[in-house]
Amino acid sequence: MEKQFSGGKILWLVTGDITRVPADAIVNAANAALRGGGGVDGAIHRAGGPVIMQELDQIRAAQGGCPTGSAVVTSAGALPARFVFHAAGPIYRGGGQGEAALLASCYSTCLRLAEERDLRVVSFPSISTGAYGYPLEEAAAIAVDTVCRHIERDQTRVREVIFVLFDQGTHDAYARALQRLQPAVE
Ligand code: AR6
Repeated sequence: MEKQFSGGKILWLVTGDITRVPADAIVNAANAALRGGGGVDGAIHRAGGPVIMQELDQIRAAQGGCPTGSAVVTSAGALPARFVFHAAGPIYRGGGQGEAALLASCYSTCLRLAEERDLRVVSFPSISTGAYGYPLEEAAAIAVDTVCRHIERDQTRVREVIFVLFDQGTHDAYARALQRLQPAVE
């Protein structure tokens, strides 16, 4: 599924493994400690190789971890990308702990990092909806809304955002969120 924006900009929803999809920056659903883990984080480190953790070690030495809702940048090793943006999503604790704003901030921070580097193509996984337990429908709405509001701006240099969703259920939730944003008749 896709949504087109003015100037040829486009948002894609695809099902698959984010480590296999070429992009300028691949976003990782990391943790605030930046120490790697399972899920998409594990897949990115396995496919990208040890250089990614070496760079995270340096970032940790310099600044500690990564505040929840923010992201840090490394190179991408063997991945089909120039950079990995490691975003620390919120752990879902019922919704009253600022989780929605923190999740939106992961997406907007990564898009800002892409703009700063003049990147054109950014891919995202479904941040926080695995181990971190964020309810899928709510997370999908936040992700799609935040990305659409960024990409529709005239001054953005990002041309293409790809949500790479690991399973059909996640893909379908993002498709519903995108449909809710679309005009009813097209
Ligand atoms: N490509 C795309 N999506 C994937 C892939 C992949 N290769 N593998 C899993 N997913 P999760 P979180 C999906 O748990 O909830 C880690 O241990 C997965 O099916 O990876 O933000 C980190 O180190 C789900 O839809 O991330 C943190 O400690 C989505 O990615 C913690 O988990 C996110 O699931 C972060 O938890």
